[in-house]
Amino acid sequence: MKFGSLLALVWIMALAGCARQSIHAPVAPGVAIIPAPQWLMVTGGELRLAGAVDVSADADAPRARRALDEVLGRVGLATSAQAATRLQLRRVDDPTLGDEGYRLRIDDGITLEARTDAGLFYAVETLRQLLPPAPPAKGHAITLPQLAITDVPAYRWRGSSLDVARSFLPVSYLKAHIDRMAFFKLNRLHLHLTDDQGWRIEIKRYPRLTEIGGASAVKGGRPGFYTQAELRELVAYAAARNVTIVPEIDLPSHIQAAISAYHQLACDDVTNLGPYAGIDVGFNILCLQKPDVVYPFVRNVLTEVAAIFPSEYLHIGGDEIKNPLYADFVARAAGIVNDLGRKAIVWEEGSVAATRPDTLLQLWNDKYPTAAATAEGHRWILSPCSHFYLDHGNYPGQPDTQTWCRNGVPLERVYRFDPRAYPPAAGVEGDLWSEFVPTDAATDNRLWPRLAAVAEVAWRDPASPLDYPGFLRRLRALRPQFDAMHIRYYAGPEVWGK
Ligand code: TNX
Repeated sequence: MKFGSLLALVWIMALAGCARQSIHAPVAPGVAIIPAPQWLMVTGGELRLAGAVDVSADADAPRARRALDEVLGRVGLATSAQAATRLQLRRVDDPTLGDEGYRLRIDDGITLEARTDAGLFYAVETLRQLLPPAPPAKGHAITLPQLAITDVPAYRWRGSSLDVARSFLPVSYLKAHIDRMAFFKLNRLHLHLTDDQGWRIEIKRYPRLTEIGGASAVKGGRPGFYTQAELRELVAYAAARNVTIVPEIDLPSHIQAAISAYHQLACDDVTNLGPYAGIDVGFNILCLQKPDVVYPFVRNVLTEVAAIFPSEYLHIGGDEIKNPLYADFVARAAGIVNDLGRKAIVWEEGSVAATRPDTLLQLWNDKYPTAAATAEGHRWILSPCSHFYLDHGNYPGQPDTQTWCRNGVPLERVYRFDPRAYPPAAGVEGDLWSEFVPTDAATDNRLWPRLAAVAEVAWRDPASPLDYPGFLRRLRALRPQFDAMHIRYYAGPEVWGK
C-alpha cells in the first residue's frame, strides 16, 4: 500500500515536471508523434521488445483492445503470459483525462491509462506511431524510448470532410480514410452526401434519388451511391475507431440532383430539371413556396438519415443561396432535426435563421460576421477556406485546384492556424471539395499531409508555442507510416526535404 502511494507520488512529480517540458522543445530522436502530445517527458533509456508481450487489459475497453491487437500484429509481436515485457491497458477514474485523454508510460513495461475506451484507443494510436510500421528484420528487436505522456485534446471536434457528391468515393476508400484519421486522432468524418452533381445516399422512400441522382457526377468525376446497409456498416467501422460520421444533406439549394429525380421539388415554372455536371452554384432551390411538397420531403429524408447515423449532429447545409424564405426554411429544417432528437449543423449563412443555440454553425469565409450568432450562444466549427479548404493547392498554382479563396493553402499555413482569433469553437475541420478531385489518388494528394496539420491544430493547446520545423521533423519521421498506409500524399520537397 505504502509502496503504491510512493509510486503514485513519483508519477505525479514526473507529470508536474514534464508539464514544463513539452514536445515543442527539441524532441529526442525516435519520438515523433502527430498531433504533439500536451505533455511528454523522455525519461532516458530504451525498452526492447522481442517476440512477445504479456498483455493485461481491462475488459471494458473493446475499441482500444482491438486496436492494440492490430498494432501488435502489425509489428509481429505475439501476446504471451510468459513474455518478459508487460503491457497494461487500464481504465482509471481520473477526471482530468476527460473523454478522450490518456496517459502512456514506457519504462520496463508499457502502461496505457485512460478514463474511457476512447482515451485508451488514443493511447494505442500513440503507441502505434512510436512503433515501426512493420516487423523488424530477422534477428532484430524493436526498441522504444522510455517516456511518459499525458495527453488531452484541446477540441472535441477534430474533423475531416469529404465531398462524395461531386465525385463519389468507394466504401473501401472511406474505410482507409477512417483508419488514417484515427492514426492522427481525428474524430469527425463529415460526409457531404448530396449536391447538384450527385445524390449518394439511398433513401428507401425516394428510390429515384439514387437511381437518377446517383448516376450523375461532376464532369470527369465518379457517379455512385451508398446503400443504407453499406452506410450502417461504415458507421460501425468508424465508431470502432472513435470516429463519428456526420452526414450532410445540403438544403435548400445545391439540390439539382434531387430535382432531376423528383421534378415536383422545383417550382412549377422551372424548366431546368435535368442532371448537372458543371460547377456553378446557387442556380436551383427546393420550391419554398410549396411547403406541402418541400417539408414532408425534408422530414422523410432526414428521418431515414437519422436512422442510419447515430451522430448527435445532422448537417443540413444551407450554403450559397439567396431567397426571401431562406431563414424560415433553415429554422424549420433545423426544427425537424431537433424533432428527431438531434442537433443541427448549418453553414455560416444559416446564422440568420432562428435556430436553437445548440445549433452549430460552420464557418467557411474568414470575414463572415459571427458576433450576433455567437452572442445568441451558437458555437462554431472552424473551416475558414484560407486555412482549411484542401481543394486549394498544396502550393500556389497546383493544377486542378481551386483558387477562389486564395492561391494555395500550403501545409505551413494550415499548421499556423490560430483558433483563438475566431469565435468560440467546438473545433476545426479540414474540408475537401471534389469538383477537381476525381480519383482516390487525387484525394490523397489534396488531403495529405495537410490533414495531419489539421489534426495538430485540433489537438494542441492553442496557447503552446508553434514550431513548424519541429512539426516537419515529426512529419518526416512518420513518412514510413504514411507509406505503410499506402497514402499517395503530396510529395513536395518543401515538405519532405530533398
Ligand atoms: C464553396 S463551402 C462551397 C462548395 C464548393 C467549394 C469549392 C461551401 C459551404 N460551399 O459548394 O465545393 O466552395 O471550394
